Amino acid sequence: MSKPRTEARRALITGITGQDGSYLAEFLLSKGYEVHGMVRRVALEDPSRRLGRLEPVVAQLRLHAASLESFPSIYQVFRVVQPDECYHLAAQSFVSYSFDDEFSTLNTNINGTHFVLAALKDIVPKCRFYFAGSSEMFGRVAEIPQTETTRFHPRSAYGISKVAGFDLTRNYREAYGIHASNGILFNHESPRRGFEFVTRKITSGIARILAGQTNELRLGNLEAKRDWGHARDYVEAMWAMLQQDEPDDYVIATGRSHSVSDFVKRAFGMVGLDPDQYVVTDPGFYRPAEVQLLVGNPAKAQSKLGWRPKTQFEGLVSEMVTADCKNLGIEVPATESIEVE
Ligand code: NDP
Ligand code: GDR
Repeated sequence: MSKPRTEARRALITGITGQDGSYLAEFLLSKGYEVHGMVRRVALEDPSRRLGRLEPVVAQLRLHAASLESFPSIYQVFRVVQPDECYHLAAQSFVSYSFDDEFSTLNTNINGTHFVLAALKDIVPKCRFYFAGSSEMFGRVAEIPQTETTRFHPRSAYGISKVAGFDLTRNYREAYGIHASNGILFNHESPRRGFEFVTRKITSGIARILAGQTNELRLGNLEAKRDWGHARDYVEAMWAMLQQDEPDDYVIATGRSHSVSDFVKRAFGMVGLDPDQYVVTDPGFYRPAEVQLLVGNPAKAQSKLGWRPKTQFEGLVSEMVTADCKNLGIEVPATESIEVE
């Protein structure tokens, strides 16, 4: 039964310190939720460095130490918080790193998801659950665009770990009647994106070039295509999934794809720089198995959740370049932006 209106609903976010966790925390606070976050113990010891993305709202959050590697620590957080909704975002999320350390990626992502689901089932079986699935599950794509019924063919330990998390979530729904939903989210970025991901690497690199700190940007495969949206929009879809009467699985995407090269051209064009003078292709950034093309069909999310992306590719690039330049005290020069289709 839902809680009386006077009592705030309680949400638990794992991975609250990450890009999505920080936007989701702000969104849920704006909706009147009591927001709890699971963080690694070191984050509580060094908040200025490790809670940076949460800085605007940290005073309104309740943070609890736990780690994805420890079932007892997760169990204890569920026992204390007794959440109504759980958003499971914590993961080793860098695909490239999953080739360097397959073992820890699989351990952390698969066991971590299993631990969270098992604790939830035991302590708060009525708690609604969101799993952060990924377009990387499609990997070598079986069709274009990808939908909820497209076959999975992951191309990395990361992708494999997300397929396992997806199946665990589906199975807890079917076997135990948990209100558990999978988001199949395509790439989403923002000025809070980690610096290792290609979009932020490009926009922060441009800022460093303008600041005179470097004169090159080393990148890998420029031909890979991704469906890039804005993280702020995507966390709203996570919430919408948990407001449905029935749990389900949803593709969240913009339906448009661009190559890394398109992103480079638009971002450099915005500040009037010629990428050919700065971008160096470095084989060291190529992956042993690449996902060459991802583009999602968000029709189901649009019709069932009423969800639509608000930010387009052009606005996303502009926001990220402007924010990274501002971080280094640079005002983005007003340049005629170039067209990239
Ligand atoms: P981030 O890498 O920004 O955040 C990852 C979060 O997981 C951080 O809070 C991190 O904590 C936490 N975490 C990692 N390892 C552990 C651990 N062992 N124990 C506890 N916490 C841990 O990812 P995003 O915010 O971009 O993504 C959120 C989720 O969505 C991830 O699961 C990701 O795989 C998935 N996803 C992301 C997409 C995207 O385009 N952004 C697309 C599809 C899926 P700490 O700060 O301590 O490192
Ligand atoms: P991805 O994001 O692997 O799609 O995973 P990333 O930004 O790392 O790579 C996107 C594409 O860009 C190519 N690329 C480079 N990538 C990085 N990181 N660095 C480079 O220098 C570079 N040059 C080219 C890559 O080869 C790739 O094709 C993200 C993560 O958020 C996952 O957690 C999430 O599940 C998926 O998006 C959907």
